Formats: sequence, structure tokens, C-alpha cells
Amino acid sequence: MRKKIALIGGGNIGGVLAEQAAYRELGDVVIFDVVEGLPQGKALDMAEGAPLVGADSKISGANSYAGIAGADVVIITAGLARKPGMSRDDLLKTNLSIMKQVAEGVRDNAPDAFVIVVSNPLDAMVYTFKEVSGFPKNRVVGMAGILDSARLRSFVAWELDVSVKDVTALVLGGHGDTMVPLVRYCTVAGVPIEQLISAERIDELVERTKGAGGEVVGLLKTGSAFVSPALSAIEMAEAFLRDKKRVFACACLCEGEYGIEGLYVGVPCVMGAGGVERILEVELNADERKLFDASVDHVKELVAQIEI
Ligand code: A3D
Repeated sequence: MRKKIALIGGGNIGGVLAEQAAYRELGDVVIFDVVEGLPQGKALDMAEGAPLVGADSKISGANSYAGIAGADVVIITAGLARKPGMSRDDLLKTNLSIMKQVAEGVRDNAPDAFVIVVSNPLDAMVYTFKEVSGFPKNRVVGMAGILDSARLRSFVAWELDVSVKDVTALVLGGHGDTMVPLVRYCTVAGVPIEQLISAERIDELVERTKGAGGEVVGLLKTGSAFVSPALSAIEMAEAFLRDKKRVFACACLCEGEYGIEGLYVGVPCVMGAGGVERILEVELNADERKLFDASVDHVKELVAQIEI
């Protein structure tokens, strides 16, 4: 039997998620949204395109949580996206009430699902989902570091005119202005970028990475990035469904790791059939630790504003 992938939110990211999940045949896809007709319309359009890519996955839309019953994977993008001039944190109040409803709907209808949260402010939203749903920590994870790392990988590949496949990067901490791109761990086929790019230029690439989401918002003006976030979440879903044991930076619940207690923060983890199977603790030097701690403090301040 095919796996079932439920997408909560059928907006910009939800649409790309549906297309990728179905056309890669990760499983049958259901799009849930509160707007009537939107998930059904998107699903119908994609289903009618499926013969052209030879995909047999079924795609449907729903306005009721009954539609997600028994889902193996749930990816949540419900909520507002940023407009120019807004920070991710500005979305907290509105998206918090949406996330509470979503967590209840998922808990009651897909109690065994592996859940990937994408809605912003990410670290606070994934924390809220975990608190309301009561799901175990290995089955609730936030998508962020994998995208921030992909952005840095792109900038390094463009800089050196090398394949994006050969660049690896690790961006830790909260998903916001305080994120911590770890330059020491960024390599091209194992060669540290510090041997290939000047220190001044690396600083510019790091700054561009931190502002990369805002750069896209500034250009689009009507919303935020949606293709790269969707592809990042699909990588995570695939790692789970195919038990790939991939290593990504994701927002994971830390309980002692990195000296953090009870907070979702971006850290490297192993993702497979067990969901977040374990967190990898990498060594941070004094400068990296300082930036990481500042980022964790920021997440703490945000989470302190949450009333469940
Ligand atoms: P958008 O295209 O506006 O889609 C959001 C969808 O959520 C809309 O179709 C809404 O109708 C729907 N929605 C609203 N309330 C509910 C509800 N209660 N239940 C179900 N659906 C609902 O936004 P988007 O797809 O561009 O972005 C979605 C979210 O992802 C936003 O919060 C963004 O800030 C966030 N985002 C996160 C990242 C990360 O890297 C973490 C990147 C880009 C966007």
C-alpha cells in the first residue's frame, strides 16, 4: 500500500510540496486548507498532469481534517508568510493560533504521523505543535537549517563555479537573523572553503545567507520563498519514508544536547524511519559558541511569549 502524505496549508509552499511529493511518487497526497476549493483545485490540476510525468500517486484536496486520516507524513505550512519589512517573528501572534488548531487536527486524525513544521516563526511554531499534540520528539521536527544550508551551498557553488552537489554546509541555531552558518564546516568535496575563498568574501556569503529569505521577500513583494522551502521539506520526508539516515540541520527538540533544555533549535540530526533518530553534537569553537548561544537566547525569548 502507498504511503499517505498530508499537507496542511495549500498555499505557495503547499502547492510545490504536493507536486514534488506526488510526482516523485513518495506516496498519495492530500492537501488540506481552510479555503474552500483551493486544495481541491490545486489537487485536480496536479492529478491531471500526472500522466505527463508517469506518476501514479493520487492527489486530493480537503477542507476537513477527516481527509488526512491515517497520514504517515504531515507537512505544515498553514499560516501567514512574510511581506517586505516584516521579520519572521512578526508572524508569531497570528500563526500561533493557527498552529494550535492544526496541532489538534493532526493529533486527532493522524496520531502516528511524522510531522515536519515549516510555518514561521519556525522554532516557536514547531515547539507549539509539539506541546499541543503531545507527539514524541522524534516525530516532530522543524524545517529550517537544511534550507539555510542549501542557500549557503548555492552561494559557494556560484562563487567557485563548481557543482552544488559538491558543496556541503551546516547552518545551526534559530531560523532567523541570528542563524549561525558554520564556515569551518563548509567544504567543497571535503576541502574547507577557507582554503578556496578569501575571508572577506566568505563574510559576504555568510551575510547573504542570513538575509536570503528577506532578499526573496524583497523581490517578490507579495510573499516569501516557496520552491526552496518545499524542496527542503521534501528531502526530509523522503529521508523518513525511505529510511535514508540522511544528516540535515533541522529544528529538533534538544534535551541536554548542546547544553539546551527543552527547546527546539537548529542542530544536525540523523533522519530515517525513526524520524529524528539522533542529534549529532559537533564541536564549536569559542566564537561559534557565542553566536550559537545568542541564537538560542533569541529562540528562548520568542518561546517565552507562547501561551499554550
Ligand atoms: P501562503 O501561500 O500564504 O500559504 C499559507 C496557506 O495556509 C494559505 O493557503 C492559507 O489559506 C492556509 N491557512 C491559513 N490558516 C489555515 C488553517 N488554520 N489551517 C490550514 N490552512 C490554513 O504561504 P507560504 O506557503 O508561502 O508559506 C507558509 C508558511 O511557511 C509561512 O508561515 C511562511 O512564513 C513559512 N515559511 C517558512 C520557511 C522556513 O524556512 C521555515 C520558508 C518560507 C516560508
